[in-house]
Amino acid sequence: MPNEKPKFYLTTPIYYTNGLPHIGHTYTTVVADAIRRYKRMRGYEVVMTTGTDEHGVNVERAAQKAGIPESEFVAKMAVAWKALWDELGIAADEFIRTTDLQHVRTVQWLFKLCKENGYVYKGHYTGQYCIYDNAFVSEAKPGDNCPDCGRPLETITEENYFFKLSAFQKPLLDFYKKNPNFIQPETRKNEIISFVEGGLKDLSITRTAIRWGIPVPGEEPHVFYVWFDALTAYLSAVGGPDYEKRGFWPCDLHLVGKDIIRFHTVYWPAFLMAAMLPVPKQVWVHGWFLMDAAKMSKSKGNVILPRPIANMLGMDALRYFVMREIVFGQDGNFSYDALVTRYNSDLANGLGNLASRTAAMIEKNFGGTIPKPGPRLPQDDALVKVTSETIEEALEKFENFEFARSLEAIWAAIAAADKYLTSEQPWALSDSEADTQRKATILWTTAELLRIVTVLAHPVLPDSTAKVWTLLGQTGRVAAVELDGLRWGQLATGVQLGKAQALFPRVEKQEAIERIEAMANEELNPAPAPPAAAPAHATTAGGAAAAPASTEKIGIEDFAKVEMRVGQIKTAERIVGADKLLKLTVDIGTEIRQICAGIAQYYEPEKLIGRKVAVVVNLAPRKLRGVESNGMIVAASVGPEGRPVLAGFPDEDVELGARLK
Ligand code: ME8
Repeated sequence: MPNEKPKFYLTTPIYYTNGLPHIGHTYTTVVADAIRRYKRMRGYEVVMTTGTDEHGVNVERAAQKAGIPESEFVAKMAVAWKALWDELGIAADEFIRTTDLQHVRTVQWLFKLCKENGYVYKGHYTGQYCIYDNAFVSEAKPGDNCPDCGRPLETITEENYFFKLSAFQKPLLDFYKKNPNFIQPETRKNEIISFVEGGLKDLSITRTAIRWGIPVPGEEPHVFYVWFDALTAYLSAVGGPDYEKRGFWPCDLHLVGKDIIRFHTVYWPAFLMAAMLPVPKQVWVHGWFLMDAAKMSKSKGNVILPRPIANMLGMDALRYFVMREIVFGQDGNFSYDALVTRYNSDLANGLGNLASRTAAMIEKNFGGTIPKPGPRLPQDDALVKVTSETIEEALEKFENFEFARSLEAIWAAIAAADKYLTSEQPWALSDSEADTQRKATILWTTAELLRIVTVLAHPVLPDSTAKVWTLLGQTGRVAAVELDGLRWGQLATGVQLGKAQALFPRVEKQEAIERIEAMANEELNPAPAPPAAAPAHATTAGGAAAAPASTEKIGIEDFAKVEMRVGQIKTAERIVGADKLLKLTVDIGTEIRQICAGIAQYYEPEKLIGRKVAVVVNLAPRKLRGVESNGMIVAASVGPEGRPVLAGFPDEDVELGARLK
């Protein structure tokens, strides 16, 4: 069909649901999302799948610990994973859960095909099993620890169905040879080829010791081994047994970390070959984000959480950092210091600053209308050349999954524009006709470079580039721009600039790190729910909807426990990364307190200065969004949204520190 777009199907791993995502899971998922956006801008019809791996003994135990049934536990976890991906701008097309019915049917169907083709038999297996990694460790002895995670193995004997993996040594080796790009990068391919050349043992693919799994039809209590189950999710997500109708199988790209390479490059193609189904085209294996040289993991507790970073610096900053900081394929260390340094240098001072100063100069000199450029001088030509080369280089590097290099090229163009402005000094030119024309050339040239880098950076920074696009007065969505048609010279003149929006406010490094760490701490160790008589700071001063009046009576001695005093607001400011909170300093007569109040959506900070308020002063201090709050401002909660209305003393001259009784 002439107008049909080429199809591209890519996946992230299907993540375990016994915990919440950390920066490692975020990494693979952000990369997948950026590739999805990039491929769409290159004219592909793309499907990206992510999802949750919900069966197995780990989940069984986590649900037990939470005191709820497994099905309820995994449903909650899947919602939490999805919510985080939404916050990070992950636009996955399919979110597959391994408890979805369509997936259960696909796993049972795949097993049936493998069995009918003679690659499945029944046997007994005794082995050392790692319940954390859901894998038998074939070379281990009783009492050994798991070679991957270091925790004790358990001896398990079971009647199992076995998959004849041994029959696939030659077919796999032939397949790798015929498809030299199947495993990327090259070093990983060699590692897998030598593993397969060393011989393959049959693999047990059902379990009887585990209850929480997909049943093997007619063979209860057998359930499928989690990897036979989870890998199949890639196929379930695009139609399962009806995959041909949707047209996205075989998969073009599985993105995985190096921990799960064998499952994807040996077991998975073997299962598919046994079922006589098409095998994926490529598995791209990336390295690990390390914390102090150790692999981050939920079970070790040395994790970096994505949400506090996105709250503090914005989702684009997190996305940019993970793709810019480590070479895709290699390991890299994670550090908050490097994160905030890059944020300030590349985003606040780089892209953000170029966008705002270009817009401000066009505003000042041309009333906010993109001017028509005059004749070009050699220095303008030089910038045109840099930009054209940047388009080529950034796209070529991205195509080869050299994301850090691609971003480096884009940011080199931003630096070239900064240098150009510094040497051309449009602000030093007069209002004469010739100078005005020169200013027009310089500013149009800078704006055109900005437009091009905005398009190129869009897959990685979807949110902020959309804002720059609006700022440049461009019509349509930046996501709809076709990368293949991107050229110098397409910026229309006479266009009115759009609304300026905050892009990347500069942050003070130490304070930003402390706040991110505090927010992570709040997320990892959530405060217990506040008792009804002393609601949390942020909810009383805005946030919670009006609570129904309680019928329960308290004695005066209970009321006396709450120490409320008159205070006066001295300063009030917004908090980066916390839309609802204001940071206040409040004079309570004896001292000045810092208090956070959840009123930012309803009160302008400037208008609060000098206002007298009622303050609960004996509440234990706590951190809100990483900012210390020592006390609580009292407010009524009005209407269904719980709009906060501050309690106060408008008519009386009350003394600061006077107690409310
Ligand atoms: O293995 N650095 O799920 P999982 C970089 N359910 N990437 C990391 C990382 C780190 N420190 N930690 C995790 C499973 N990842 C199975 C997958 S697929 C059919 C079943 C990323 O929750 C990386 O992509 O343990 C790794 O492969 C994946 O998360 C493991 O996720």
